[in-house]
Amino acid sequence: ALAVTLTSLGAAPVAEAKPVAPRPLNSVVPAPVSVAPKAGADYRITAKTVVHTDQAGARVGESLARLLRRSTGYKLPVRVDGRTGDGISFVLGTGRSGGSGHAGGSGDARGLGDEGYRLEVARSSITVRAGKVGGLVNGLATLHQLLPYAADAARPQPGPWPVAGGQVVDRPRYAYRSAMLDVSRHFFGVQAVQRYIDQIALYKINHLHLHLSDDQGWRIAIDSWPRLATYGGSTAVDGDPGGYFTKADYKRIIAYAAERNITIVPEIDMPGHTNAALASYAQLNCDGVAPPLYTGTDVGFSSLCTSKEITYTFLDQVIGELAAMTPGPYIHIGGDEAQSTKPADYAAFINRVQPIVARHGKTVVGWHDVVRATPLPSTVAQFWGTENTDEDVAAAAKKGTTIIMSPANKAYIDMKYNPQTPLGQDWAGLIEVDTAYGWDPGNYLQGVPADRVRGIEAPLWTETIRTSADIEYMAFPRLPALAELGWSPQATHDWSAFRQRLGAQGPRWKVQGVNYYRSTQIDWP
Ligand code: TNX
Repeated sequence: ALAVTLTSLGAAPVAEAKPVAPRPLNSVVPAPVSVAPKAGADYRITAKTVVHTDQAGARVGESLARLLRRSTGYKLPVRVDGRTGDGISFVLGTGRSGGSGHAGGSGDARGLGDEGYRLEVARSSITVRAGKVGGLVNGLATLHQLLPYAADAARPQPGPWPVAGGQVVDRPRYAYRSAMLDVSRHFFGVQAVQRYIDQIALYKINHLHLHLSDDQGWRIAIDSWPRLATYGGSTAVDGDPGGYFTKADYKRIIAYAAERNITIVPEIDMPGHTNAALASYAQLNCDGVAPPLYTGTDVGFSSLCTSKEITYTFLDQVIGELAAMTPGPYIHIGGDEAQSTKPADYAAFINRVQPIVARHGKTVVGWHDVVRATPLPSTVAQFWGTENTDEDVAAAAKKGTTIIMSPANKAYIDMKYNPQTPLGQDWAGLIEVDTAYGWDPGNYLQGVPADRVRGIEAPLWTETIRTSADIEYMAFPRLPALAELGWSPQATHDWSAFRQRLGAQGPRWKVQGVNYYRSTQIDWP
């Protein structure tokens, strides 16, 4: 009688209920390189399951255990003993006898590269192997999608907890798979950014571009120019609350992202999109007069004063502080829509800013407008046009500039799905799920050689986006479609198979509380 009471009080995991079919091995988004289901080899997570890792896999094992402890109520101890063959293991190396074993140093366990992994599910064990930690994280994302939907619940569920038997061998098509969040038009704090990081990591996105400044708000503390954040960060679109990241906030975001194999790419937009900075410091204006703060949604009206020396001192200090707190290799300098800067001044400005970024040890990323200047050999251009041709971008690519693909009429997840969509814009078109999925990043922009494409980004501008629920409505289900274009081999591209796999994500989003758009193009189970 005592045991019954304890159980009913929730002191022990809930008893197992009806059988649960394992998630099929071929239901993963993005589609893996190879999937080989094996009948009779399902694994079952139980109260006795132990997670084993080597040193490199410890945090990855802990992430899985954290997820499963909440929903199963099991202990799921993590042992850093490098064992495989019993329980769930995350280890570097090939696991092939006669092979070189650990390949952490070389970063390439038998062709898995920096981000590939091999996942094997057998009756008594689940093993994730990779050449590098990034591969283990990607293997975890796949394993996560193979867990029963109830694994994402915040409190103990009945189970059982089967995982389909077989093997997945996988590696990305592109090294750069990104999401952008505009925290300037509306501010999103550390928790909201972390929530989005968790959501995009499930689809193997490995960069998060934060649009940290624009006309409506400056969102990162800079010690040498403190009014940028305290004054320039006080506003947002429509008079909504402003805000900014302290340096400690920013470091927390970076650490949280890094654990999920995500590199933060900070953007300070210039020379346009700078009203918040110009309002904060009168001396940055050509006429020495600070404009008022701005809460509208026009673009193209502001410009840093390209002819004043203090502009470059300012940028050197801002970029210096930003570079110092950013471990990733990139600083995004914006450069878009500089309609208020004369073309010659624009080119001279960009040509002066690139070496500043380089001097602080970082690689320049810019919206593709920057190819109208003279890109450094290392500069990366982010294509955001609405046509599949751009002569300047093609010419730059032929000379060596590499391109991140975010065509606005395919990849801009701030666009409406259809005319009734309550949020978002439509200047680049309406983007239903099949449109977001229906293009090939390697063969889209005329005259751009396939090997100059670094990958993809799904930008989310936030003029109309105020809450995490809003972010989720725009990102899901389109972000997984774009993530698949960035990850999966072109040979797997198939709308009818994709819409099945995408539909199978819906029940998990429901359990997670993700406010996704129920596109009528998808059969949601
Ligand atoms: C254009 S695309 C912009 C942004 C806006 C967006 C709205 C680009 C590089 N700049 O400033 O927020 O349109 O969709």
